[in-house]
Amino acid sequence: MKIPSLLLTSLLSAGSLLAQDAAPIQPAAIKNWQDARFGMFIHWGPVSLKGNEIGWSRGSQVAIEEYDNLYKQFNPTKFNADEWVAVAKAAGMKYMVLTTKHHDGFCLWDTKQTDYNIMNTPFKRDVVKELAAACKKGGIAFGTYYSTCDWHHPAFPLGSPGGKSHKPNPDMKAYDAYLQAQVTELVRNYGPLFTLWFDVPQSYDQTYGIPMVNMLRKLQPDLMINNRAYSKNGVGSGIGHQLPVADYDTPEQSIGGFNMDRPWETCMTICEQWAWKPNDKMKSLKECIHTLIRTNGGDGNLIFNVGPQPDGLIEGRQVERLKEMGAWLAKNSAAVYETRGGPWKPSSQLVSTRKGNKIYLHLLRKVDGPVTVSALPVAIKSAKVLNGPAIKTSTADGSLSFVMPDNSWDEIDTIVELTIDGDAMSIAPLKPSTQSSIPGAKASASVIYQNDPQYSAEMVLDGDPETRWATPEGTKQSWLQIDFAKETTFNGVNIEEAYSDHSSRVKKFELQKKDGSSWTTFHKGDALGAHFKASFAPVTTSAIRLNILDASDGPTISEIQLSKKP
Ligand code: H79
Repeated sequence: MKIPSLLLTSLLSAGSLLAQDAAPIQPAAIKNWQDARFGMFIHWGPVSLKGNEIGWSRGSQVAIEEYDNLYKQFNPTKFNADEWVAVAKAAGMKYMVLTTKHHDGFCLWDTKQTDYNIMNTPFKRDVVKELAAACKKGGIAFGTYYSTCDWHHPAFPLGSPGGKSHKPNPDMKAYDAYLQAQVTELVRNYGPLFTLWFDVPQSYDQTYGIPMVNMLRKLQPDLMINNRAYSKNGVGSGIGHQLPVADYDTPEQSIGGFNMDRPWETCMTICEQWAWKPNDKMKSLKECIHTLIRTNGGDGNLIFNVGPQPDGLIEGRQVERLKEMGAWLAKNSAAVYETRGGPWKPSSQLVSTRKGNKIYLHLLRKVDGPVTVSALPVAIKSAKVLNGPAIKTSTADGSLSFVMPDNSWDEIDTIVELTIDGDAMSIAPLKPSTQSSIPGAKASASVIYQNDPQYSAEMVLDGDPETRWATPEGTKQSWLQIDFAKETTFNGVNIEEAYSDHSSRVKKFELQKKDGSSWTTFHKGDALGAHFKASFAPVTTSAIRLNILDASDGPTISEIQLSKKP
């Protein structure tokens, strides 16, 4: 049959309409959200009684029957919303997002859509209501996390453990109605909200998601919605494969890459588990601040997670750590809030932030001798250590350099404030350094992805974290060699592995030095990852090899640096 061309055109455009995304948000809402830069994530629910992970432990570490009855004992008598808000404020956080419903389906508010909620616990208090009110009173923006998937709800097709089982009577239309009624309650009764933070849109694709987001847009036009609101044709339902849907991206437990074009927020835990776990391993103050600053330097927000205890208190040592972050931020607030990332792209050594005519260069590792970065395309009017003495800078051969005044190095983050002639936002992204990370050295490799020069071994020495050496897909074994200009002594190495957001591709490696005509191993390891560091007894040699012995996919490395510490 011949289809008239007019009809064909309208069929095609109907198709492309279907493929479109939800309505975009107003730019002012994005700016308001980005200006905050730092927020608190709270993962809480009856599962805190067990100390296991929220959602994921249902049907694995905790039997489903037991998990689903925990709410009957949930009585967090020490819960005080004003105290949580005070902790967030003391940490220097500007917003707070609470798990109103996680994958386990339990609701922390007085919802009319299910009895499986906080009003039917011995506690009988609407936690979301109290927290929203405390945030409003305390001047902290309030947002709600709402799990798109629901392994407890009978109409949702998938169940525990981890969405791997199938329910007998799935009904996505009924589940969509439930979800829409619940998020409407959240926005209407507890809003306006700073964000609606969806998670794991299993089974929830664009046919449900686009109308749902557009419905929310009508309810609250400036509501920031994250990219986990819906999947597309089955893609983007996990956290490993995220799509740029709705308003912002959400790298999880990793710091996102430099991106000024699309808003993003790293979500990360202060300990290892999202929900409270006794004696969970907690990050050091330096790790906490570096997480925040590296995120801001890439132009992202950080939402930093605590899991309150079953009694309603945030663990004392976590409160202390957050207060330490707040004390640091109180001194250095100019270089964080309302800034954007860049102009220098982040490297393992440094990141930068900017606003107005100021650029803040954050030096995350002490440098012996002068600090050198690639030159700015604008004149510098003045330079100083933030809260410290003036600095004399000089520009030559495409590099900006200066010597830090005595005693100005900070253990965590040494911030240099540059006042420039013009608007810092007008500067296009710069590579951090114009110099080779190991002057005079040459790099080579056993294999190169498609023999493409843009993935050559030399990329690991160019000081630009966005370029990388890459190997063919599926490569398990490969080596990368660096030949020095002369015999060199070092006792440390930094390696930045690209594409290691969720886990390192490298699974087993060794570092070798050249010994005449053979190679001797001086360090062995398993994973590398985005910021690998190792130190060892001093090594003196004319060449080294990173010998990769096993990998889950073709290894790819963006930078290698050597260090020599006394
Ligand atoms: O709510 C938090 C996680 O529960 C949720 N997103 C953040 C904000 C999340 N959904 N999917 N995933 C995380 C990816 C799954 C990771 C897993 Fe695991 C690895 C599941 C089981 C092993 C993380 C670590 C969850 C339990 C242990």
